[in-house]
Amino acid sequence: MPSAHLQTYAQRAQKHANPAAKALLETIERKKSNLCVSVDVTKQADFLRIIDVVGPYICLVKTHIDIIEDFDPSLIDRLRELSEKHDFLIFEDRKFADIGNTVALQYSSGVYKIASWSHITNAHPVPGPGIISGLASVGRPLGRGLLLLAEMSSKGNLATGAYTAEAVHMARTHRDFVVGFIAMRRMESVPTPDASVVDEDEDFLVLTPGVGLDVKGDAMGQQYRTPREVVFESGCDVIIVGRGIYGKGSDAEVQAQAERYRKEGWAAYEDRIST
Ligand code: S5P
Repeated sequence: MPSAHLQTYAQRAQKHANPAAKALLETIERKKSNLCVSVDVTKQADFLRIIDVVGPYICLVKTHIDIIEDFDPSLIDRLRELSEKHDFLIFEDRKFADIGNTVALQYSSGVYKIASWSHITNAHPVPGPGIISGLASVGRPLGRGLLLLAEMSSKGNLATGAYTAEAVHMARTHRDFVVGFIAMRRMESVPTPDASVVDEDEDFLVLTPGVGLDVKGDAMGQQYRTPREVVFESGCDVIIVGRGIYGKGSDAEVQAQAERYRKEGWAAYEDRIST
């Protein structure tokens, strides 16, 4: 069997055991979109308006729910309605980073009750495997999936070398709940500390932020690559785009940018699987 990134999203969907990963791969195929839009705005009205505009072009919406200043629980109902209207999944970019007991509470409870509405969330591997057990105790019964941050897009980040390898190892030993990575490239070839956990058929999704067509970075260390570099050259599965789309002003311009990134990401994927 060829490595996961040389198979179609549809082929991968058929084999994936995790419900959230399977649904994401099916949505990507159905909508011909490997675009995730990150909607990092602080007002409910802007948040919902942008999602309604980009909805037709995306497979996934990425949220930072804690930056919404006028949050109230009805926002989650509206978000769910949009996810049904436009057929996309939801990824709360919570970047959990504490011991298992604490993250289980942060994931299930508090103001946001993330596990109840977010199909996918993510965690830093820094606390060790207990973070996965804690999150899995809440998310697995709900059919959720977890991404580990094996690498980051920002200049000078510490998620490199042995840290990345340990992240991949943690994922390989928790395949039932860890469905992939936030990373800048494919992780199959990362040597894991214990080779016995490698499965030739492994299929971890790689979701990649730091994607932009017009600028190379921002003033705070973010670094951008093009959809082609990310999907074709580096073999990643989903491009995550924030300001390159929602930061463009009028609804018409935001819509045009969403379609532009969707097209670029999909063309890069088609070229990848036909090589
Ligand atoms: O390494 C990372 C990981 C993440 S999840 N680098 C990132 O930029 N992100 C997130 O992706 C970040 O929190 C933000 O929500 C989004 C990138 O936004 P943009 O406006 O720079 O495209």
